[in-house]
Amino acid sequence: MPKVQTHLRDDIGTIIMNNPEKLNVLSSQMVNEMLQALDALEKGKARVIVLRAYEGAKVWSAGHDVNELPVAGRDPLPYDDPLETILRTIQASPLPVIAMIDGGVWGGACDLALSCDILIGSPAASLVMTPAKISVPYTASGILHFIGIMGVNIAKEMFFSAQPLSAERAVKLGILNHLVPVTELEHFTYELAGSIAMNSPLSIKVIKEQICLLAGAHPLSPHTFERVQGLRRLVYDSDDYAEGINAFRDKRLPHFRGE
Ligand code: LCV
Repeated sequence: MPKVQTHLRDDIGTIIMNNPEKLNVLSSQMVNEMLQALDALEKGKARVIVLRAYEGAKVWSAGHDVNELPVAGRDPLPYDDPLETILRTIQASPLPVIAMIDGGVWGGACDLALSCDILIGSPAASLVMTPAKISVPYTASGILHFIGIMGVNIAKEMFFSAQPLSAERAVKLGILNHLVPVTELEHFTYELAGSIAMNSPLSIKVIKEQICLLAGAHPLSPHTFERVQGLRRLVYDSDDYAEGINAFRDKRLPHFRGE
């Protein structure tokens, strides 16, 4: 059963995450279908893409499929992880991608939403960053991504607390571009998409890449890179990492011992 639906109308492509049973977890199947949809829309007539959940979803996406995380001792978010791949693919896409968000956005799905170029949320939209909740070492690129978008203090609060950031606060912080009533969310999103679709695709493609290059220009010395990788290994080699995943699977609270 496909986990993703794709539509194209008036030069606007739509990718719908459609796995209600598993709250749109970003399983490798879901992500690979999303990558195929992106590729088809980029090769087709689409000028702009809307990424959304199925109608009425209470959870936009529950994030990385925890059941697909490796056991302790291996990097849980390697470069070629499907979720890491789609984050880079959306950021590098020549098409503007608009995240239309109604409901909770969890863990890696926050990075997915933030990888989109414009975020439009309903009051029910919320962002929850969960690595510390399940003792996962987040990626350097992902942390830089959050810092670049929301600044160090809000990024720290999101990662340390694993508490929801409300739509109301997210729009004040500039994380959401727009906060609109759920009854207007679809119309508002597609109106904006339509206005983008009428502009020069070449100019938009070039400006999107310029912004990505200039905003993402962070000099990272080899020492810094190796230090970061060593820090992440401390976590994914830890007992706490195994405990985080086992607790999720056992549907119980984790008991972290800091080792
Ligand atoms: C697998 C799931 C998941 C799930 N994976 O419904 O960013 S990082 O580094 O942390 C990264 C590694 C990452 O993204 O990790 C995943 C972060 N996500 C979360 O922590 C969200 C975990 N899910 C929840 O807290 C709840 O499911 C919410 C609050 C989203 C919804 O709660 P609700 O009571 O409505 P259930 O918990 O009953 O979930 C329905 C089914 O979806 C599965 C969950 O195990 C359940 O499956 P079963 O019916 O087989 O028990 N599910 C939910 N999230 N991320 N599976």
